Amino acid sequence: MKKEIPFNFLSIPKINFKKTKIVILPIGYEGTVTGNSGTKFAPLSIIYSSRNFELYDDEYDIEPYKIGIKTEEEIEPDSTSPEKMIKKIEKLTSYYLKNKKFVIGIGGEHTITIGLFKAHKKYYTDLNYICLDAHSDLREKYNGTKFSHACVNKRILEENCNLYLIGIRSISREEKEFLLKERSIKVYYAYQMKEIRWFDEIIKDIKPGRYYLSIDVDFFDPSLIPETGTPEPGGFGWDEVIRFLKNLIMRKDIEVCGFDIVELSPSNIFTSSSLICGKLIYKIICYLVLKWRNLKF
Ligand SMILES: [Mn+2]
Repeated sequence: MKKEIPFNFLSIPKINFKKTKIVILPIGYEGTVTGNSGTKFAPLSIIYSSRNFELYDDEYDIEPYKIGIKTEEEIEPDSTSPEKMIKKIEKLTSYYLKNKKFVIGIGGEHTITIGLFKAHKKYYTDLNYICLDAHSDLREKYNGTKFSHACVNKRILEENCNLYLIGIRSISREEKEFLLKERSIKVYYAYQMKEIRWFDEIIKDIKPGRYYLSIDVDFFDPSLIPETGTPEPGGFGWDEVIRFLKNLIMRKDIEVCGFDIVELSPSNIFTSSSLICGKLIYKIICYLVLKWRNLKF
């Protein structure tokens, strides 16, 4: 059955497809979760929690929503296998990209990123990948499947691109040893990031090019977003993350071509964790709009 989300992100009036620049894709898929469950309710909760947001951005004096944002119906989960679900996400995302839309995926578990990334990679063949996450997710297989949330970045690596994994603070010895040999992955451990102004420093390391951005909400400290599948202490705060994202999008030689936010598992329809995720999405939209309009920020 199709789970129709009865709300629009930001509760803005519905617009037609032609006027749409940004498509919000709710993907409440939860097939391989190992920690707290409930991520299937994340799109509903984030969208509901965004209904009373100020649409005006006081810092930049714009109303970013005017670019044209459309919230699509939730992608019906395919429970037969994670692989089939990934295919389904890939197919739908490709359709939006061919129609020149910018896609924002709201998960759901991290597995959804594979489908979103594959579609983007087909469209932007030189695409690379940036992931903010407490976990390296580099296992070959987990709980019997290659398509578990714990294997996401290993599958992305198979797409022939450069990966930047940022915020890692939970990793197995095997994954760490794998990383020592793997030249296409640059990893930033949380303990190292705490020693520097990472939000300014890491930006200088990132090569020019096109990027897909995946944000696992466990990148944040659990004191800010406790509602996630596998929380890890020692994470990051709002201001520094926003600063990093602004620096990233602002760079003239970098193009962010799509992003997702995954692994929220809300305890209710309106929670502060959900609200923060919604604010994060709108702030990223704000930076993208400034960039697309060639405005200073
Ligand atoms: Mn994670």
